[in-house]
Amino acid sequence: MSQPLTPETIDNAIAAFCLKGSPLDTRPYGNGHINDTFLVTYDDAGTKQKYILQRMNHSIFKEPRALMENVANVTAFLQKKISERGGDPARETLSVIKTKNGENYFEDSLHNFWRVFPFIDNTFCLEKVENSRDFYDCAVAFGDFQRQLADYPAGTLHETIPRFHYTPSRFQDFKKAVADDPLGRAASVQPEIDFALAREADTHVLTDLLEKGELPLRVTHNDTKLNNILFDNDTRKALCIIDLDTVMPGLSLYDFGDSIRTGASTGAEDETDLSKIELDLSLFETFTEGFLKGCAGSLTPLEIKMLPMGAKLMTYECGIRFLADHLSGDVYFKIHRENHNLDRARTQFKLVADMEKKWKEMAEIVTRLSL
Ligand code: ADP
Ligand code: GN1
Ligand code: MG
Repeated sequence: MSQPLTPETIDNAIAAFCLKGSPLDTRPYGNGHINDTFLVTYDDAGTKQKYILQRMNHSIFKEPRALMENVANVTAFLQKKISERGGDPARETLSVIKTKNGENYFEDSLHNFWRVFPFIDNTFCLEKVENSRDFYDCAVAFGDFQRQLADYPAGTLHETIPRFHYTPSRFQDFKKAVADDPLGRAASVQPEIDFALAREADTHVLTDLLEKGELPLRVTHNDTKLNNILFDNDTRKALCIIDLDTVMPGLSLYDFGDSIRTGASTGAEDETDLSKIELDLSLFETFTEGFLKGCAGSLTPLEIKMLPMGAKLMTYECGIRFLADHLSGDVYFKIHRENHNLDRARTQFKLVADMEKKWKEMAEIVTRLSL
């Protein structure tokens, strides 16, 4: 786990970047589970300039240099496409601000790795879907993101977290966490462990199809949760996809599934009242419609058919990751209360169980929308 930060360490990091003016204010920002994010305000001759400063989590992202090379290249690629279609590249994607040494990131003497992006102002991000129109926009934007990257040279992308969505190895990691049980927590979560173990057969459905060449490998985002997209305050349109740390070759179903997991659930990821957690079929339909539109005919018939499986598997995978982290002592996902990762695992499993109940309806929705 990363060390706590002092104000001096943060100020020292900010000073390494090419920012105009002088610092006014720095404060923690956002609800990400992985990086340490700060909103930094500068005074540039009387004008306020805002930036996002992040300490990258390098116990998770082992190679910050490679990661930042991906982010710099992908954002440059997207900026060009956005300009070509008459959009605003400064607001519709991230851009990497260089250090005074011309690097994409700064490594301090404590081996913290830092980066800075312009803060995309006058935007908001959703922790929960407030209306189906937003979720539709989000779906079109994630589908379009994948389509925009269809001609990106995938071979140049570094794998920032090996086997990130390779569910069979996530399952092996989960079983190891149960066996190791360093804090003696396993006995108290046996029903959750049993739920996960009972679904082993599902874990390799998508990877088997990928290995047989029946599902195409694409350049995907791989972390398409709702709060990784910024909406414009004025137009309330999905504006900019952020959190590009895991842009890597993957399956379209990963991006579809992770959004359903977060956006089509009737409750928050860490809701403790499980009676509030269900799959909202109407939101599932909304997202499917938007995603198909965003992908603009690029999905194969098998990808479309497997969309419900993408949703279920991404939810299940996240559940076993949360439960494994609870068993391992909360070393991966940031927690803000006792049993936070356990609460998160329970919502994911409740959602998986509800998808199993609604499986037929999910399949019917997908079939109907793909005709
Ligand atoms: P994590 O990997 O920890 O989830 P993110 O890169 O998603 O980190 O950033 C965390 C939060 O910070 C986001 O959910 C969003 O609210 C905010 N954020 C990140 N980058 C920007 C940006 N360039 N402009 C505005 N807000 C941002
Ligand atoms: C993490 O970085 P953030 O908070 O957007 C995680 C995702 C999980 C998600 C669960 C790099 O996403 O894989 O699905 O938490 N990101 C990484 O909320 O592990
Ligand atoms: Mg994020």
